[in-house]
Amino acid sequence: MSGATSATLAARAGLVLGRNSHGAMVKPARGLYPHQWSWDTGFIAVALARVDTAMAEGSLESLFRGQWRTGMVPHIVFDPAAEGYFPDPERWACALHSSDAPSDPPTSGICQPPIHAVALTAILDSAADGASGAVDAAREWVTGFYPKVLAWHRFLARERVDPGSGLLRIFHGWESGMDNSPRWDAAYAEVPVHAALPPYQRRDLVHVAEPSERPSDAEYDKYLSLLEEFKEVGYDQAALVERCSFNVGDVFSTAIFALANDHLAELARRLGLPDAGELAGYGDAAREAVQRRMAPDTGATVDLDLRRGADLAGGTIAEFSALLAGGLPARLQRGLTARLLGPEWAGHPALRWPVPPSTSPLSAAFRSRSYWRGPVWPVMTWLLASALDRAGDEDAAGTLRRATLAQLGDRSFGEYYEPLTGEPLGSRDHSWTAAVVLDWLCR
Ligand code: 9WN
Repeated sequence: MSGATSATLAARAGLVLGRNSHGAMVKPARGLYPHQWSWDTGFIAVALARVDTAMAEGSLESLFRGQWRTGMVPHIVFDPAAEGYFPDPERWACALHSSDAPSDPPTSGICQPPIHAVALTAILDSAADGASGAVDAAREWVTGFYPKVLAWHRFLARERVDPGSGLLRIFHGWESGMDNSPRWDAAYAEVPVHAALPPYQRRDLVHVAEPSERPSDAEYDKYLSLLEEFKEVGYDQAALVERCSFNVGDVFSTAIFALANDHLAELARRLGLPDAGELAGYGDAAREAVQRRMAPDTGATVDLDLRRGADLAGGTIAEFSALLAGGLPARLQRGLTARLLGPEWAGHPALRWPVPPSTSPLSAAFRSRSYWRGPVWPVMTWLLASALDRAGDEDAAGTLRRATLAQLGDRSFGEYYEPLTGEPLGSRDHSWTAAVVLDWLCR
């Protein structure tokens, strides 16, 4: 990619993030997602740290305004002025059912993978490359913000680590960030549609031309039935462990927890803050839990259904969780990287661009246009490329980065992409797709 093309692409990405902002909130997309999402904000803040520290800090502050008294960072912080998304604050009714939830801003009652500590590192590192004085300001900001992220990690360690497997448990596919991935099909098969499910109208289909690119109505019935289960127990985590009909150990979220704890422990050391040992302990335990879920022959990880003690489906991008968690012996690292770039994944000959789709084209569950069942999500490629970089494999990381940038070249920043044709799908001008471009091009 020429310097001029890169500059144009970076400028377009910056414009998308600016246009998707409302005050300090950077929203995923203007039509389909008019509120603030948790893990999107983490990725977005990493990129913003490279170009506008105040905006990066402001977006994290805005998200954490919705933090619950328990420390949980909710998966959505609602913009009360925005309409057009369902389930809305009234349907979640968090503050009505739980005294731990804030009422202003209104939030959802579940969480998403805890990527945020990575953004704190980016803020500190980017400041070190900038003007003198910037470092002191960034250190001061990160030091002030750190207790909130610490409380978030402690919530997960206390309430969400399954003592048997060591995996982070989730109570809804939305908590994984990969809503309708085949990973969750077997677990959702056991979720009953709630006997008194209040009627509802989906709003997402208004914004997406082709309904088959989104989860189905039957899937939505289950997504909303789980909300009724949550409200029945007042969003109480211990009660959900006992009663929730969806209760799975998520290898991918566990890997992100390992990564985020590594970052937060390192920040604590750099800033001379306490708790580095505690955080490193959470990180090591999460990494070991992920590694215990690796298939001995391939290194591929699978999720665990905690209600039934059964393995869940493989063949999805979550197979590479051990790469994200890091710390693999060299032989396993090489094998898993070869698998990622090989014919079962990014190297499959039918793919338009050599980047990993959300489900392997060889899997019986692969659907090229259906949300998390096949399309390519550039933000996932960014996560895996960053993991390869951290492990010192610049060649493999560069391969994924170049292919993604070439794919995005002169196209819109799609929410996801059809892997066989390369066309953008879902919402257009999506923030986290713009964010990964900005991060790569501004390094
Ligand atoms: C439900 C915002 C979010 C992402 C998720 C993605 C999608 C929401 C939806 O959009 O989920 O949380 O309505 O489909 O699956 O990963 O955070 O971009």
